[in-house]
Amino acid sequence: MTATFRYSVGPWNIHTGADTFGPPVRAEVPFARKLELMKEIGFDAIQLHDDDAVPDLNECDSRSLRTKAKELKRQLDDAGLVPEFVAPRLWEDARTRDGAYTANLKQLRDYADERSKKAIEVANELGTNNIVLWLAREGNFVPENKSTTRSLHYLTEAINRMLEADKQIRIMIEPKPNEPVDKSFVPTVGHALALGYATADPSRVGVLIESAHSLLAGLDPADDMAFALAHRKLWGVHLNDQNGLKFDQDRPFGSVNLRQAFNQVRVLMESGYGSGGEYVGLDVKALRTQSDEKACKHLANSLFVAERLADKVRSLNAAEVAARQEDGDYEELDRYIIDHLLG
Ligand SMILES: [Mn+2]
Repeated sequence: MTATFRYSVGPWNIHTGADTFGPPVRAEVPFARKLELMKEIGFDAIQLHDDDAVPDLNECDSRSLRTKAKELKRQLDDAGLVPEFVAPRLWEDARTRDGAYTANLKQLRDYADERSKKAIEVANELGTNNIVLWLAREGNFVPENKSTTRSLHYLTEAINRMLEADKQIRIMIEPKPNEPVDKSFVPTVGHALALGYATADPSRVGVLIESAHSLLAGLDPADDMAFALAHRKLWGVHLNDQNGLKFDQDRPFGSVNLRQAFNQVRVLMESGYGSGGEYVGLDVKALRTQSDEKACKHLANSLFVAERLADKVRSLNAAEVAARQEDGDYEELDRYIIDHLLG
């Protein structure tokens, strides 16, 4: 088990500290400086929303979109960062307030289609064929306001239109059970995989799993990852941590539950995750209390913990684990794992 991970991160992970209850507390870091910081900390790839790549995307025609995306590609090449994926940001525009692909009004669903096709154009220019769909507002607060069955058909058809529009792209569905909606139509990895299998080309639909999103669904992130890996559908991860069923906390990886973090790394390594070019994404947020000068420690610390846990996976005594699996002494196995993590 010698696999080494390559890490990715998004520009939103270096941020001003604004939250739902308060304005920014740190200066905005210029995009070019973010690229330098990412590289310095040890990242190989960058994750992008479509408008991280091309700001004011809605106002861009095809030509200006391509020009701006090409310019970004040069900037990434110079910084030594590979674009991992592009994700259409379908939750900020007023036209997506009723959801995007599942909005009740057709003209709003058309906007979601149009925006998704722009995201695909951006991805093409950047040289990635990965499109991540976080279905942020595809869900409800009022149970009767949408038909869930019809919404699932809308989602399948929307993905089909994207797959048809570009024969090279792959769609990675990122499930999340709640927030900003109360109840999501695609809350778990099982739902996401089922949605993928219902599309016109299941071979081009996989998942991206975020640790916190599994925890918010009351599930174990390592088991969720193993489930997707068993289907050969785990094409991306967002490692982070989360203290119980609350808001999406995006805490540094391992900072809440070290053993759960260890098992995520173990499952990824045992499956050879990364050998197909997959990146280990770290989707973590700095605490609001951090100063401008110390606002990247959450990234460095998460990467450090992931690497330390990878070492722990490598030094795990496989014979000891196998022997306890054989003799059924799981209390001893439990003790051995805790001792190994403490050691
Ligand atoms: Mn999150």
